[in-house]
Amino acid sequence: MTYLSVPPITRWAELDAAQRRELLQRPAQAAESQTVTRVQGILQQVRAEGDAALQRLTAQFDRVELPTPRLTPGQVEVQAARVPAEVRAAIDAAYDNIYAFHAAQQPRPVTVETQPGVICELRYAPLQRVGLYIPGGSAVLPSSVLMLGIPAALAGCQHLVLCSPPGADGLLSPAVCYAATKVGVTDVVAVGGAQAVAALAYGTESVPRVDKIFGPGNAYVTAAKTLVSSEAGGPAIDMPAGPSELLIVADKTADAAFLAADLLSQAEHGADSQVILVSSSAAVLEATCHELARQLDRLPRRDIAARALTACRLILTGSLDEAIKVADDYAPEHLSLQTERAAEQAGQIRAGSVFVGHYAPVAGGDYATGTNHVLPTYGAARASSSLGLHDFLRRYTVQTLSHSGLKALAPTVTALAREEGLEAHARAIEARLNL
Ligand code: HSO
Ligand code: ZN
Repeated sequence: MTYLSVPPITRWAELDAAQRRELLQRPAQAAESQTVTRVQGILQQVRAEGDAALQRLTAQFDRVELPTPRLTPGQVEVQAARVPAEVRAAIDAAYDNIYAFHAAQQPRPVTVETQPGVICELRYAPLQRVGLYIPGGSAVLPSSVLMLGIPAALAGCQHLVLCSPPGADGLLSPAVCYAATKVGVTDVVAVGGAQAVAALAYGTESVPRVDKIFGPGNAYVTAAKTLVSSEAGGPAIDMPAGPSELLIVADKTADAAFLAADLLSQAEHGADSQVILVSSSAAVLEATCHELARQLDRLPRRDIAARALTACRLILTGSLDEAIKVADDYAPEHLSLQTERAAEQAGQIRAGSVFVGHYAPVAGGDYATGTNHVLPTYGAARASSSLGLHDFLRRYTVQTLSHSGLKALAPTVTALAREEGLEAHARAIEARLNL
């Protein structure tokens, strides 16, 4: 069967400002009120009934009867041992690169004597308990176990609680269990969806409550994360992870077969993925259209990729500089630069992660270059960062003052305190100086 879903080429110069905005508009993402209402009901049930609610909701949504939501260490070990040798070797190799890149991200503490006798420090401490959500659904992603678990373990978090929807056997896949064991996950929970987020936020008999919840998920998981994080005393969350995005900037040196393969690699994630190619070369864009049609037909997940291609944009700009400007305004999750001067352009465009040159496919970073694949989507890359070691640490400050240090600081503090009408503040200083 041939798919006629390859998008047309749009000439940027022919669009007015409103049309340009419309062309690069991401599909609406706000959680529907119906989703929020359903998620609130799920959160409420888990908060009130703990494990019993997790078992009932898992039977309802996943059609699986769980004896207990948390897998025993023995179950995890048996599953992990079933991982095929080549998958185990691949997980080991990816682990080494991701570990090396994240181990180098340890921040350095700061100590400054701001004036004599007044010492200020910036220190870092690991979050104690973190929740790692690994989505199930149409693709099971052991790579995400590495991307979340490695920085969590390197940061020194004590409890790593992994939740993921169970397979028909009530277990998680061998690859997920192997990766979880390798990174040092302390609790493996075979529960997915909003109910998993609820368990991590409130705790149940078998699931420890955590301080921060990480990981991508569907609309229900994202709504649940947003809701629990806004409750008083609720856990923090990493970032609202939206559908996958890729924007490629290509010049005439680009290879259309590479471009199409990369666009399809992110399109196959989900029907809601958005992939965009911006180029100043009409020939490259046309060749990519043909390649997309040719390669799509041969993909096992062509139905999903074809649906994503309906939101694909192929944009012809007047110059490469203009292509760079379009990319920077869009601020994609993944930016691929398939241009002659890619290295120079890497710092000119806001993006979650940048792939430089013809031999840096996004798929490489998705699994194994060493960078993290949990990245800001939906334009959040304009201000937010890719996931890293720092997300598993909290930063706090310490100050130490000597008697003479306080004495020298006193006039500054008391004057400001009295200016603000806060007399007790001034006296807390003076009480120590016998004034
Ligand atoms: N591209 C995805 C990550 C992923 N790819 C996992 C393959 N497995 C998120 O941006
Ligand atoms: Zn991917």
